Amino acid sequence: MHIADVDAGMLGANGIVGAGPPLATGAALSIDYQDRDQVAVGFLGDGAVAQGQVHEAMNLAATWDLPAIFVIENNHYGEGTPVEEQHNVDNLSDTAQAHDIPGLTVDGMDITAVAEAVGEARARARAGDGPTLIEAETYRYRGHYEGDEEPYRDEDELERWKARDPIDSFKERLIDRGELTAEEFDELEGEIEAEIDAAVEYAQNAEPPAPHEAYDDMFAETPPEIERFATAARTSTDGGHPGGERR
Ligand SMILES: Cc1ncc(C[n+]2csc(CCOP(=O)(O)OP(=O)(O)O)c2C)c(N)n1
Ligand SMILES: [Mg+2]
Repeated sequence: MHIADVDAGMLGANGIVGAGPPLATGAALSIDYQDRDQVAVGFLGDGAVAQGQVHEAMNLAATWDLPAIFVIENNHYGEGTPVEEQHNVDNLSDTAQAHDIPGLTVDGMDITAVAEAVGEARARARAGDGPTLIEAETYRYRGHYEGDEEPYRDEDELERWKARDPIDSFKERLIDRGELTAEEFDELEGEIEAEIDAAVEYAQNAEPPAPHEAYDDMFAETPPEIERFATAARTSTDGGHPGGERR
């Protein structure tokens, strides 16, 4: 969740439910202001759809015709609460009507359907016609967190969704079309697994970051009161907090 790759255009995710759309609207405003040929995409879960800031963000993007796409990943549960117990609308994309922007629901288990919907929304945004709300219906295979006992769903439901796994079905489609062989798929999968294994090994063997690094990259200009903590962490042997100053 807490990942960012600014070079790849990914501004960063965070743990605040519904915080993606305001960032996307801000990025879209910057794109529009600087007249760049880009589109901002903001992702949110079904559990974020009723958040006030999500609608503030969609409203501004709609009012100013900003190049933004809002994608709801509706995996049918917000933590353990079923989506129909969270919202009164039939489709979460219906909320687009409040902002007078196109809202559509697509099969989130179908890679091609998602790509087509996003392609159309992207063309609309680039043409200056404003944002689109896309709801992708999907499913969360695992619990909301490690150790989630998942009392809110049964095994059958999980198996029904797994039978429609988007990677498996896309693989089959590519093989049927003669665009990929099963061997080529296995090879690709092996390469990806090796890349992940190498990343895990690197992380497990890496030195833990120095305590003072917790203060790096937080501010463009570090305020003096924060700098004091950073200096204390840099100079103390246990990397500690200047205890006497704790409030
Ligand atoms: C603003 C805010 N309120 C509450 C929480 C606590 N919280 C964490 S996840 C979550 C539910 C999110 O639902 P959804 O977006 O559907 O995520 P999923 O459970 O599918 O991973 C809540 C309420 C939070 N992180 N941020
Ligand atoms: Mg959810």
